[in-house]
Amino acid sequence: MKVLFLTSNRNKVIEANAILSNLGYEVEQFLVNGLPPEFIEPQSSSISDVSELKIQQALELISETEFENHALLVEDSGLFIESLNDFPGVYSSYISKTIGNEGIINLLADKSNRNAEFRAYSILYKNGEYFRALGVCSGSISTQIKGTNGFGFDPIFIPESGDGRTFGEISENEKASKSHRGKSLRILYEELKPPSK
Ligand code: ITT
Repeated sequence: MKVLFLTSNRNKVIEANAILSNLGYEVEQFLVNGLPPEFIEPQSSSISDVSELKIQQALELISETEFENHALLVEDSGLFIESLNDFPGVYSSYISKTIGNEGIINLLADKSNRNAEFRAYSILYKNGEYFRALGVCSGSISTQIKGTNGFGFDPIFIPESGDGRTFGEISENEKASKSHRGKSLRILYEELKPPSK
């Protein structure tokens, strides 16, 4: 089954495909004339609220188009750092583009607590029904930027369930098995599965 993912972030689509294609879903970025449609990045204090606003926009965008009967996916995610009172959280996209990974490392220079977590809140809309799932990946912020894989904060995030390497140093599949996005999409998949007899 085809799933249209309304996002401006190609990396999210690649990762969602790595997870859902094994489970029989083909995830495609929602594009109009080859470009992500005009889309207002909603501002809110929680990733779940932002996702709700994203799915409403997605539904408006596909109404009365050829895509009307397709399944739709949106997701809001972010990095929440304990000693910074959960900053950057909902501002993750902006902070990643402005101060970036070096800026985060500088903000933590005098902090002994480097605990952080990635969270992803996904909503899938299919045949009039909504499926929602939060995925969390606990870990810590590294003292140096390491690795070139992935995107955003991957080169400074060390997942707790790993061997000390950052997400930037591991493969796409390994990241998918541990990440907030992987967890959230696997929960969605479980919800979507018809109940077993
Ligand atoms: P859309 O809103 O268009 O989907 P976006 O990149 O703006 O794309 P978000 O608003 O959800 O997405 O912002 C999440 C930001 O958090 C993202 O831009 C990254 O900087 C960071 N982030 C989220 N998941 C990440 C991951 O798996 N690895 C690294 N950074 C991540």
